[in-house]
Amino acid sequence: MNHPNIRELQKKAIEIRKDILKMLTLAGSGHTGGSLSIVEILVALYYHALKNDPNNPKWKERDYFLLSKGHGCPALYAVLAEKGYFNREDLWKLRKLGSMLQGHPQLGLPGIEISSGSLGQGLSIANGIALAARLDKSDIRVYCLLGDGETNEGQVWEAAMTAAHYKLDNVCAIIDFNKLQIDGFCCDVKDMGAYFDKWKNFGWETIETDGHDIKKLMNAFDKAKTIKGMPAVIIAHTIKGKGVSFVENKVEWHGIAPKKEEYERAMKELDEALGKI
Ligand SMILES: Cc1ncc(C[n+]2csc(CCOP(=O)(O)OP(=O)(O)O)c2C)c(N)n1
Repeated sequence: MNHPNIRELQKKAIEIRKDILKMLTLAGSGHTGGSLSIVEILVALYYHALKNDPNNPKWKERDYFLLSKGHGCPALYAVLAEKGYFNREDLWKLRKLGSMLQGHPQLGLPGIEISSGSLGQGLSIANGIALAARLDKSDIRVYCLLGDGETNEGQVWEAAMTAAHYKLDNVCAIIDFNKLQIDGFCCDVKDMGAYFDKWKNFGWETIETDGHDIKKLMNAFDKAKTIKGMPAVIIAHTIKGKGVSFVENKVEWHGIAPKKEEYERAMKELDEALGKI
């Protein structure tokens, strides 16, 4: 596949951050930190790794993307709108009554494959889709994005064992490894110890990468496609709140939206960053 221009994609990532902040500011609530941390992961997926067709969201040969950390959906909505899955104007109705763009993803919005938000469930669903694809002799792949805090959930590890047991090499998990969760650092809330070794010992190929470097993410997705006989997990080092200085690495920005003046400061920073690319 031809690599799209990385510089263009880096710009796109910043434009998506701007959309996320506008959506959240207009909504007056939502998850800022964990949306901003996954932008490059989604860009690398939707502009490189994922077989998808915005004009035909239910295309039988599409790859699946499941946002298991559903609270990060403003980022997914912004990418889906940019790809043309639905009207960009819908973004500004985030969390409004009657809008399809709720605070957590729900089925019915084009491009959304599962309702999510109750953490810990996405990987189990990914396994089901992957097993069905095997029965259908289909070569589609299933991508599932989880938060690192989310992997405190026991169901994640049941799913990890299942994927390894059935040698689901059509499953690719991605961990948004931003080291923070809802009310503190992951290592303080519940330390997961030797995180990489855990995945390895559960039978997964582990690929470590910089979760804000689009080129490296593309390479990681390419590598994951070559792994046979076992599932692969991409552990992507990220910064919660990435791109906005006063939001980065601040736990208090987990579940709040910017106020008007914070929005304006953030836009200024992002416009400056855009100018430097
Ligand atoms: C089953 C379940 N338990 C608790 C929550 C509340 N909750 C929402 S976000 C969150 C933290 C998740 O941390 P992480 O996956 O690291 O998300 P990120 O820091 O990337 O936003 C929690 C505990 C939930 N949504 N679902």
